[in-house]
This record gives sequence, structure tokens and C-alpha cells, in this order.
Amino acid sequence: MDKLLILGAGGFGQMVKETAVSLGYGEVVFLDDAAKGADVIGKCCDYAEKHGEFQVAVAAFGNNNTRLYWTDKLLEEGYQVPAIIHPSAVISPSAVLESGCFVMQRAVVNTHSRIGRAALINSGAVVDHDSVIGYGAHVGLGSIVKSNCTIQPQKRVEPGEVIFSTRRKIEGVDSRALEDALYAFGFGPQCSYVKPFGEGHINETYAVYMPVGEGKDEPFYILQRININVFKDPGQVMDNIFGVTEFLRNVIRREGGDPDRETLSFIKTKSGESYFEDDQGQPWRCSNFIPNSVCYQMVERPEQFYQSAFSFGHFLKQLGEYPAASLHETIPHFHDTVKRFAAFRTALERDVKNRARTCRPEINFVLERKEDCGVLTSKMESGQLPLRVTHNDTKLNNILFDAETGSGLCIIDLDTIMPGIAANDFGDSIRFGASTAEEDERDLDKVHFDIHLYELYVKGYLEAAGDVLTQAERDSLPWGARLMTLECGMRFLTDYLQGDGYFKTAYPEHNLVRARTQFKLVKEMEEQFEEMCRIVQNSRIGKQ
Ligand code: ADP
Ligand code: GN1
Ligand code: MG
Repeated sequence: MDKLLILGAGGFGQMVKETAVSLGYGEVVFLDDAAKGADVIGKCCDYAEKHGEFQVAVAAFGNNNTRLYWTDKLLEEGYQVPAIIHPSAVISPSAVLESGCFVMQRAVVNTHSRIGRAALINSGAVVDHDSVIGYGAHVGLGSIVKSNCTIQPQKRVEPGEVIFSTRRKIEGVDSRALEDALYAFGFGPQCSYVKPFGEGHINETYAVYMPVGEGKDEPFYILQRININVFKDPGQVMDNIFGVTEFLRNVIRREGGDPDRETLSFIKTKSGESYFEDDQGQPWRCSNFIPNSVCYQMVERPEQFYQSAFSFGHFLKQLGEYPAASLHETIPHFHDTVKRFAAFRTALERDVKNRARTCRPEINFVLERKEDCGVLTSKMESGQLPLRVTHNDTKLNNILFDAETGSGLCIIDLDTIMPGIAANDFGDSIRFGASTAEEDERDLDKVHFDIHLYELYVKGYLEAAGDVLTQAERDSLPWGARLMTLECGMRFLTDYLQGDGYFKTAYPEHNLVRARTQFKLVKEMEEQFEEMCRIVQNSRIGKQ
């Protein structure tokens, strides 16, 4: 076996030498500035000159700074700097041991733990699972570092000490609640950093980055604080989501798809709960991050809209056999446009923020369409339109696309999966995606209903789901587009009148700006309604 050069011939150096010999190193010699002896062949500063003769070296100093300093020098010089592990130590196969660390007699390093560069785990110490020992740290004789702990770089854990829990500073974490959530899901010890993510209007979303080696990090998880103003019972939301995603995994498997990419997988907390409740009573949940996926705020190429149509149509079909009765109604009367109109009227009458005077034309726009609001709800109540398991929030940024192939990949934002009518899913997609501008475009001259995009969506949706839809359902689609757009505009306007408590806003009139774009789209849909109906009538059903 290789020859080993040890920097430091003190007491610890001698222990390392004995260990190296028992590991089978052929020749083991020292560099040391003070010690003398037959096996001391020079001073530490001779390390560069000895590189020709020795390829493998370690720095065996008891002092943390010195050990780290010389380990880094050896690495810079190009030495192989192995981890030295005593044969009696027990190391989990999933543990990671970095260069120049030492694990001495009868020490234990448990599952998924990481021992940093030049760290020392002394005799009889235990590092339990999922802990991280920072570079240059020293875990003293017989001490215990419990699971999920982080020992800071160069820190010393005293002999016999027990570390119960520690928290490290995670980049991007600016609140105790977020930190608690990260630890509750078990990411605290390893997580590199956290970044706010996505452009949803409801939840607070973060991407959680984990190390993947070579100093690189990748997003592994999505952590979300569920908005309890909107979802009063997060337990019910998570029940629905776990039920639906587990069901979808089986459907996708049967279809020959990849359940890890084509639906979300939610992760339970370390104590087995479907979500974590922080000190303030706020719920947090976590799912896998889908790698190599993209999310769009607007259609960039028409093909994307066709893809999203096919995916949402397919989603409806995939959930065709789902036991609808087991679903909780996470937001009661979510798409009951008649009730939405009533709520708008109440907000208008109360006018708590005295904002009605700033939006008279928009208020009148809604009031003039009172009769329209009931067109689909009455058909639903009379049983003409069947209830299905629907998504209810089918905007383009609630679907992920495969970054390589560009095809629709995974439907996300499953909070509002409830029994509903297909026209609403269809309509909500049209409202958001068949517009030539973003939902909050201020310049209304840029906002138009794009009937070609509508036509593409009809094609994709009916190709995927047309054969399960009844004739009445297919006929209801154009109204779905008009009414979801009107309803959404009405909801934005209601929120504006009530003081913006529901949707996230970036400036005071944000909701009013959003309402205006929706009403502009409604108006253009009304003007082209005959053509919208004709497009549906002339469409093929099912994939040819
Ligand atoms: P909201 O209800 O606030 O809209 P979403 O669940 O839609 O919350 O998440 C917000 C955004 O975060 C999405 O539009 C998407 O861009 C991104 N996102 C959410 N979940 C994932 C995931 N699992 N993988 C990748 N991106 C995601
Ligand atoms: C909200 O959560 P998000 O941003 O995907 C809202 C939808 C609206 C949409 C308008 C639970 O969707 O109903 O149509 O904003 N979601 C909820 O952009 O209210
Ligand atoms: Mg969303």
C-alpha cells in the first residue's frame, strides 16, 4: 500500500500513525517542527519538497486551526489527503467523509451524516444520523452528537459532552418560522440555501437547495406556507392532496409514465404529519422539486398552450375514477359565480376602504352581467352538467413543462381539487393563457383575447378528454371561458374593495389593474362568442 506522510508527530500524530499501520500503509513517516526521531524526516514546511516522494499525506494535529491549515496546504499542493478511519470505527455506507478527517477507535458515524474536511471524531464518539460536522471541528472523546445536529466549523465538542440539537444559519432564511419548517422536514442540517420561488397569488413558496457535491447546489424541495386566510382547514387540504397524488401515482404507473415527474410527491414531517404548524399556527408543507421543468407566466409559443390543454384534459380523465365523495371542499362555493356576485355586492355596499369611487366603470361592468353569473351554476344544479373531480385553478403557471421536450409534464397547485364542472377548468385556462398580455398589464391596449390560442386549447382539451365529456359539457365550454374570466375579475374587484386581504398584491391598485384586464377579455369574448361556440362544435373529439 502507499506510503503515508503525517504532518505532526505529537500524541495525536502517533495515534494516527498506529491507525495507518493497522490500515496497511507500507511506510509511515512524519514531518514535525520540534519532535525528533528516526521516523521524523523533516519540518512541516518541507511538505512541498516531499511531494515527489509521497503522494498521500494527512495533517494530524490536535489543534483545530493547525490541523485545518495544514490539511488545506496539502490539498493545494496536490497531495491525496484521505480520511483516516480506524478499523474499529463504524461508518454508515451513506455517511460522507471529506478529505483529511479522522475517525478514531470505536467511534460511530451514522446514516447520512457528513464529516467535514480535517474534522476529528475522537475515540468512542458517536455522530448520529443526519448530522453535519463542520470542517476542522473536533468531536471529543466519548461525546455524542445526536441526529440532525450541525457542529460549526472548527468548533470543539468537549469529551463526554452530549449535543442535543443545534441550528446553523441557512442562507435565505429570514424568519424563525421558515427555519423551524426546514428543521421540521429534516432539511436543516444539510440545506445549502432557500430562495423565494414562483409567482403564485396565494401561498408563500420557497425552493430548498441541497448540496450535490463539488460545491454545487440544486433545488430539491418546494416548501410552502399555506395561506390560512384562504384555506381555513389545512389538514383537509393536505388530506385531499395526499389522496389525489397517491391515486395519480398509480394511474401514471399504469400508463407507463414516470410518477416522480408527472405528479407531485408530498413529504411528511419528521414526526409523520402531513404538514408542519409553526409557532404562529401557520401551516407549512413540502413536496419534491421537479427538476428540468419550466413554468410560464404567459404563453411564449402556441404549442405550449396546446400542451397545457392536453395535460389538463388528461388530468380530468386520470381522476375520472377518483372517489369524489372523499374530497373535502377546501374553499366552499369556490366557483359558484352567483355567490361570488353576491359577495361582490356586499363588498360594494360596505365599501370599507372607500374605494368604490375609484372604480365605477368596473363596478358597472359587473352589475350589468348579473344574469350571466347563473348560466352554468343553474345547469350544474339541475344535473345537466355533471360534477367531476376538477382542479379549479388551471392557469398556465400551475403546470410544469418538461424543459427538454417542451411537453406538458406535471399539474401542480392541487389545493383546490374539488368536485366541479369541466367548463370551469377549461375556462380558467382560457382566461389566463389566451390573453396577449399578463394578468396585471396596466396598458389595456395590449390586452386581447386571442381566439387562435383559444382554438388550440379547445383542440388539446378535447383530444385528451373529449370522449369522456357529454355533449352538454362540450357545449358549456365557451361559457366556461366567459364566466371564469368574469368571475376572476369580480374576485379581484371584490378584494380591491375589501382592502386586498386575499390575493397577494405589490401595490395598492394591483387588484383593480387585474380586474380591468379580465373585463377587457370578457368584453372581447362576448364579441366573438359565436365564433367561440363554432370552434367547439367543429372540433374533433379524442386523439386521432
Ligand atoms: P400558489 O397557490 O401560490 O399559486 P403554487 O403551488 O402554484 O402556489 O406554487 C407557486 C409557483 O411555484 C408555481 O407557479 C411554480 O412556478 C412553482 N412550483 C410549485 N411547486 C413546484 C414544484 N414541485 N416544482 C417546481 N416548481 C414548483
Ligand atoms: C389564484 O394560487 P394561484 O396563484 O395559482 C387563485 C385562483 C385565481 C388566480 C388568479 C386558491 O391562483 O382562483 O384564478 O389566483 N387561487 C385561489 O390569477 O384562490
Ligand atoms: Mg399557483
